[in-house]
Amino acid sequence: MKFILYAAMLAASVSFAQTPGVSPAATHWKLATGYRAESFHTQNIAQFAREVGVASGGQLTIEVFPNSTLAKLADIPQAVRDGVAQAGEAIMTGMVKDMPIAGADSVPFVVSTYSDAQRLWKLQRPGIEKHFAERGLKPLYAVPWPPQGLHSSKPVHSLADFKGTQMRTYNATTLRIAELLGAKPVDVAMVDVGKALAEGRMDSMITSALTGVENKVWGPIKYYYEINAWFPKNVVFVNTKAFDALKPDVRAAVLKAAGDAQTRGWAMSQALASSATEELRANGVKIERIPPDVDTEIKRMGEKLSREWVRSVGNEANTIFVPYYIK
Ligand code: PCA
Repeated sequence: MKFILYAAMLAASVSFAQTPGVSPAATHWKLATGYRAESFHTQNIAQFAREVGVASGGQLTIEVFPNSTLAKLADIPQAVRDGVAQAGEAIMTGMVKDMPIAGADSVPFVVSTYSDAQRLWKLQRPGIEKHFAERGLKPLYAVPWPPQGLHSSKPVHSLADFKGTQMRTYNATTLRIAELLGAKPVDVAMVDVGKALAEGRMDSMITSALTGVENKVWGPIKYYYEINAWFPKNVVFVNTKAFDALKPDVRAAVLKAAGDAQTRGWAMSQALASSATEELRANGVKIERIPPDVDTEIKRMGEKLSREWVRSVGNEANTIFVPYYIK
């Protein structure tokens, strides 16, 4: 009986495939992200996916898997290389171990405005494309997080205040900062920040006001300092073979939607940068200026980190920062 059923199903599927006028099966991509569905980055990706579906006339559908449901944030580039997902999103500063040049995003105090961030991305992009290509990946677009500030449970009078405290980290730069401050680094995923604060596992962190808002950090976090340390970018990329396998018109639709997603994402980020700081304030977080001598100390630490990064990357760093500073 079972055999007859299988045979019937097989016959049905064969006749379906052969029916004239039925288009060949559409291509389906899985896109993995490590951030929540409500995050503006993910919302932007979801719109990108919808636009690709429409512009390709349904020839390519992209299914978004948020919140590390398909692969953990740190593992997404490898998952896309391995074909577990055809596309993914990663935070570039999270890729520095494998690709030091990706760390250009979190060299402190280089970029302090969105227009600086735009210039940096333009200069970085060729190198990023090359390194991604060597790994069988193709970047589609990148969008920055709002500027990185300092969240703290206590007022900051001196960098020595951080000694022995617990500082949340999310990339190599924040880890190094915690080390230099003599703080205990605590690696906490963005989506777990609220939980880690509630459990008393962290006293401070460098990240955007937006990440503070999304995790409702008020209560444990009492101060936010707008130090504009850097503007890290998330990059959305695809497995090169998967991209090359598309028909030319579908490829063009993907690139067009990616360009639009990039423009839209930068505008979303910039709008959220100020509204998020206001939301922290409205929830009782004090938005303060860092005392001038602490600012000097932080900038000095930033220079040290910059030197370390340039040394780790070598000459390639110059291809970005020499033109960046010449303007
Ligand atoms: N939020 C992410 C990365 C940068 C940001 O603003 C995080 O805190 O992990």
